[in-house]
Amino acid sequence: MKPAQAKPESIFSSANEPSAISNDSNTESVSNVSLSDAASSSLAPEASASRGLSRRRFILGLGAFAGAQSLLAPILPSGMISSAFAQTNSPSTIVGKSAGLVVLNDRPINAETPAHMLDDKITKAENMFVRNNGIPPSEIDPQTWVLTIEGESAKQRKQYSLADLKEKFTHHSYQLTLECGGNGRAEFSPGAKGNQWTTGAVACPKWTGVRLADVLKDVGIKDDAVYIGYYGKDTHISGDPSKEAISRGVPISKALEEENLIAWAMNDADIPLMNGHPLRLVIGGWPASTSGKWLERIVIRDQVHDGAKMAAPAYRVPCEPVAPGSKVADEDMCIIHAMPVKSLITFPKSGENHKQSEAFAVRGHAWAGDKSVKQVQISIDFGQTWQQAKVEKPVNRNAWQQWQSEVQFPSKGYFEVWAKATDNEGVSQPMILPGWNPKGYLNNACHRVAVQVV
Ligand SMILES: Nc1nc2c(c(=O)[nH]1)N[C@H]1C(S)=C(S)[C@@H](COP(=O)(O)O)O[C@H]1N2
Ligand SMILES: [Mo]
Repeated sequence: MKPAQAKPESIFSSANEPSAISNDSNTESVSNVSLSDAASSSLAPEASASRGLSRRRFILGLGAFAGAQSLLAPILPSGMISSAFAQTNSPSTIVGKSAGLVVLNDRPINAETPAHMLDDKITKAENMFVRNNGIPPSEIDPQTWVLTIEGESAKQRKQYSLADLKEKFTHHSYQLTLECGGNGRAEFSPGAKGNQWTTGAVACPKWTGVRLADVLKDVGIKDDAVYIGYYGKDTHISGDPSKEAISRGVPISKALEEENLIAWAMNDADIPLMNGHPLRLVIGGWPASTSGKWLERIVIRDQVHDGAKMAAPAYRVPCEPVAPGSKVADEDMCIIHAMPVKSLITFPKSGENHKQSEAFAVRGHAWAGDKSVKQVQISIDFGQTWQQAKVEKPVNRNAWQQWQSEVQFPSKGYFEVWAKATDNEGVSQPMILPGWNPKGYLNNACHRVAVQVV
């Protein structure tokens, strides 16, 4: 395989050249690695190919890493710069996923998307991040897949095959933004344990399925319903069958909103295996941990759902702000609801050279949980002055919005482009890290990219 090469036109080395590992190989060979701190590994046999996805194996191979240090990275705070060069992790190949994704953990598999690979309005399936809490199911047969709905506040227990869902209910498609609650965690200081996401645990593909509300209503919801919870077919990382990897949910009021889907397709094709094939819950705008993958069961609860990772401190933040480094008692931690306003600069890639004589086009996405984005502003002087970007309307509620702008640099030299979004209630992104919290959730600080003007 060919080693990654630093791009000559870039002032940064590229650590993310795709490696030449085949996704369709039947062997578990792993490429040579020149990176000292990354161990090559492949997944255990029980996690290998599902029936629905032919012979493909979950090969996790590490690509080569150029190793050269970027010129500017050391003076940029990590986490605020393009994840493409903020990471020292090696690129990798996960079945169905671009080699450019950056792997943060290989058991369970967690991989994020460099900002420039999120440039599409509709995120490509192979570019969507992967966040697994446990071991994905190894046997998936869409023909025999069954979804069960039950719980104290369900009027009955009812089961649906995939064919039942497709026949019985109206199909809907929405673009829905899924962002991990821990996206941006890498920037917290003191640091928080967990995957060190920089900016890439977010995606907004088009999902197709049936409305969660339609299915819940078909079963019947009792008046005392408070919450829903999901269960997926993945298994606990320990291998203990009595434990769930994750089982979260949302209040019944959120669950009944029309954009929430029980989805079988992403971008008009099967959902990628790692993103929950053959069926997943999609709850846009809330922490993506509420969007259960490999969906087998939904419970309608008469209390706040108490599945795995619902209890503190998981996916909770201090109910009242705390000083950095504080210890917070479990009872003082509150469940995260909608995600806060945020934006991403997806073009150009951080670290490009740009001719001063030419206008500099910059663009990206912005999203605001259950709200919408009314404004995006750009600064090239560290936030001293701002100019308005053009912001498009969302295609539907809970979908990210596109923005674009042109910048004229006043001189040659080193610049940073910052983007700041404001939601429809006037709440903007902070320029620096917002409220420290023990688990490193909800970092919606401004994204910025470096430009060398020549
Ligand atoms: N069954 C199941 N559903 C799950 C998870 C999981 O590990 N198992 N991870 C959750 C978390 S924490 C996130 S951020 C999203 C990630 O979705 P993705 O892997 O499709 O990007 O899925 C959520 N749903
Ligand atoms: Mo997550």
